[in-house]
Amino acid sequence: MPARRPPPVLLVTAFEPFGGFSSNPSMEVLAGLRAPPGCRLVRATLPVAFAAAAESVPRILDQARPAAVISLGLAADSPGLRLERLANPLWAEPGQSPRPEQRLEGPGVRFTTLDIDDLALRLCRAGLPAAVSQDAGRYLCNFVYYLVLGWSARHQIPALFMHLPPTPRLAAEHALRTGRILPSMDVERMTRAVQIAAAQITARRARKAAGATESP
Ligand code: PCA
Repeated sequence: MPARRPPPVLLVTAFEPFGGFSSNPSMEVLAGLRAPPGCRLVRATLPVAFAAAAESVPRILDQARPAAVISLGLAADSPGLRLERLANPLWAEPGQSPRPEQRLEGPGVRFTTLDIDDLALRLCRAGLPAAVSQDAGRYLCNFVYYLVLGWSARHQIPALFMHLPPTPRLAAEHALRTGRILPSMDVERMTRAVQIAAAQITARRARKAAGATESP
């Protein structure tokens, strides 16, 4: 009997809590995510520290050998879902400017190959406020995205970074601490959005595997 091909892996990464927040919405979304049809879902939660991320991200990618990657992180001031188009090699702690040596190895800015304009449209049509962003910042989300996009370019797989707003609970905790209200979105909606993104990013792979050509 011929050996069955293992199902393609969708790797979804989240981040640990940081910056005084008691949780990271990316972890909450990751916990509720289901594998898209025909795929195996591999979850990884990353530390919010440059050296640890630089060590763990390549290792996780090499172990999981994903056919697609979605990375998630918190953008505390974002009023909706931000689909990141690109990652910058420069990195710095919040509120600081990158020093000349704070630059990842690579050819310059890296772009996702996923049609995120179409994804933003689909999410908005599903009642989930989303927009494309041209700047993932200079902190860990951008840093991890740069590493992931490098791996994904070498292995010719699609990758996406989605920034999430705080949950209502995190926004309420922040208001208690600071008196300032942050925008928020509930975990159920954010999970639905990531599930739609997962379907799109893996469907593209399925079409490719079936030998279909890109439609105009
Ligand atoms: N957000 C931060 C790092 C971890 C996270 O969830 C960022 O936007 O870089």
